[in-house]
Order: sequence, then C-alpha cells, then structure tokens
Amino acid sequence: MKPAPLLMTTPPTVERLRLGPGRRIAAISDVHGELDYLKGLLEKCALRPEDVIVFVGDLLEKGPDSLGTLRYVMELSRQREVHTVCGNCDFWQNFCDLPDDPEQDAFYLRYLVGRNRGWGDGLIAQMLREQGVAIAPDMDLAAAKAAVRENYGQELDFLRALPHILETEDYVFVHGGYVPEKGAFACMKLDRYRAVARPHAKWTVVGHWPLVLYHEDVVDARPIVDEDLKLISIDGGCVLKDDGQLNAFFLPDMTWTSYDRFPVARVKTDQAANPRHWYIRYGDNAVKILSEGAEFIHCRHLRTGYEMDVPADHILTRDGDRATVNDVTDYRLPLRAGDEISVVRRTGRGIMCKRGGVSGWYDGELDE
Ligand SMILES: [Mn+2]
Repeated sequence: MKPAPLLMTTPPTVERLRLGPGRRIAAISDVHGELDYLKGLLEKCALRPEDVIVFVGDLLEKGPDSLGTLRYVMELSRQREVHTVCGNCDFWQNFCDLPDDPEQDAFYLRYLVGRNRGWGDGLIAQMLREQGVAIAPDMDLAAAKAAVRENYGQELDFLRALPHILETEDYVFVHGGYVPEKGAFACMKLDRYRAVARPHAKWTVVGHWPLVLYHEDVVDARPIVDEDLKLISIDGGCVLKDDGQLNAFFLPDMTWTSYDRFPVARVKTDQAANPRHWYIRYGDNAVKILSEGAEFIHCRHLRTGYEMDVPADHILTRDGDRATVNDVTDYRLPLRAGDEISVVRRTGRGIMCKRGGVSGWYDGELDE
C-alpha cells in the first residue's frame, strides 16, 4: 500500500516520549548535510551511552552530503537512543509518495537540475547519481522516482516515520514553531518564530531560523534561551553562513557547545570593542558603493545609512554603484592577550574571527 503523502495542510504528527526523570538530552538542529560538522560536534559532546540525541529537523539539503548524513543518523539511531523531527528540508518521501501532478513534477525537475537552488546536489540527486541516473531537463522523472523507490526503501521509510513534533514529559521539539493548529508544514517552516511565538507550557526547542538573524548589530550564533516564552532556539547557521556553526543544546542542563571547522589561535594583544557596529545580512543587504580598493570596498547600507568597509569579494550582485553583499560585520571583538579565537579568514586589514559564537574582527597579531 502506498503511504499517504505529506501535504501542506496535513495536521502535524506528534510523537510522545517518556524518557524518565533527569534524562540528559542533546538537541541538534539544521545539520543540512554537513556530515563532518555533525561528526565533529558529536565528538565534542562526548555523550554518555544513556544520553538521548534529538535532531530538531533539517538534516538534509544545502550542504555537501545529504545522503551520507541521513545514513549516518539512521545508523546512529540503531546504536543508541536518537529521535529526529522532520524539518522543511527533510520530507523527500514525497518525491515518491505524491500522486502524479505536473506542477509538482516541474518543481522537482527544477530543483534537481538547479542543484538544490545552487547549493549543490540534495538528497534525491545524490540517490539518483548513486544509481547512475542522469539528471537533465529532459530526464524521465517517473523512472527516476521508480529508481529511488526501489533502491532506497529504508531511507524513505525512515523519513516517512519522522514526527513533526516530539513531546517528552518536560520538553517539546519542533523544527520551525509550535503551531499544530496550522498544520504540519507551518510547524516545519515558520520563519522568525521567536518574534510571533506565544509562551509555552513546556520548554520548546526549535531550529530553522539562523540565530544570527535575530540580531541587528552583531553576528551572534549562540543559542537563545527565552525565559518568558520558554523557547530555546538553536540553529547556528552551519552551511548557510560562511562563519556558521553547529550547536548542541543540553537539557536539562541548559548548557550548550558548538562545532565549526575554523583553526584556533591565541591573540597577542588586547583589543577593545567598537561601541558602534553593524551587521549587514541576507535579505537586508543592499548597499551603495562609495569607494573601492583592491581588497575592500567602502559602502553605505541603503536601509540604515550605516557605512562600513566590506571585503570586495563579498559582493553578491552589482549594478553600477548599487550592490548586494554577503553577510558581514564591522564589529571588533573585545579581546585580551592570550584569548583564543577561531580564524575564519585573514585579510590585509585584520582577521575575521569568532569567539564563543560571536563573529567579528581582530586587528593584532596571532601567537602561532
Ligand atoms: Mn528549516
């Protein structure tokens, strides 16, 4: 029997768990196919066998290895207690389960040929390539669906079984936001949930919205614990942001750790923060270029009038002196000699770096 496909209006599925008192949970969201980050994070977490892992959705897409990440999580789920909720990038069983529909097929074809909207192959494309199925505008989509259905039964069953909401005695885990009355899709894809959330009865853990986007003037990927809403938001923006990180949030401890791939070094000199600083980010990144050098441009953020120097290769699109730029800040991190920083990038005017989940610049030299 063909399973019922997940439609936008389908009510969310809720899995209820009894974990027992004091059971330690590591919540991780938005891995987005970054298997190396997931492995690095889990190593850093040093979990005990009895600890529970909850993946809060968006295991897949955008990053380099969706199929590998899915297989890794499936294997991990056989070895220890792991629960995964479905994110808006995860329900690829629909590729096989939906009734034939030309509009939906056109979407899948665009997505496959367009390589995950430019991010690179996603889950289905990786499955098809593994089967030697060529991806092209004139490909036979029905044959492709058959190839996936035939060869990836276990993977599809794993995805079909994912709940949209996971509820324990003390916590609720949902990818986008807790809005069961609005259906499964809204629970998975609710942008900027913290701005519209009502207070919860139980502590609720969400991913989906990169934490950095909750801030105006600083690039801060640390989990947000909102005591008033009883809401914990944990998406560190790995893959999506050049300096992103993968966070793990521990319950009931209310502590966290994170992983990124940047090398760590010690700073040689103290540095004071600049009191006035800004963060130009995706969706609000239109600037006017005022002057340009070889490595940096000086530009004015159109919405706010704020001026800052931006690496020239951060320009995404350009039309004359108007441009859009990749996420960037001019924040100088407050640092003491001997502090460790993660080196994101070296430039002729200092080092783009991170410390404790916050991104910025360091102007001095490194001890190395
Ligand atoms: Mn998402």
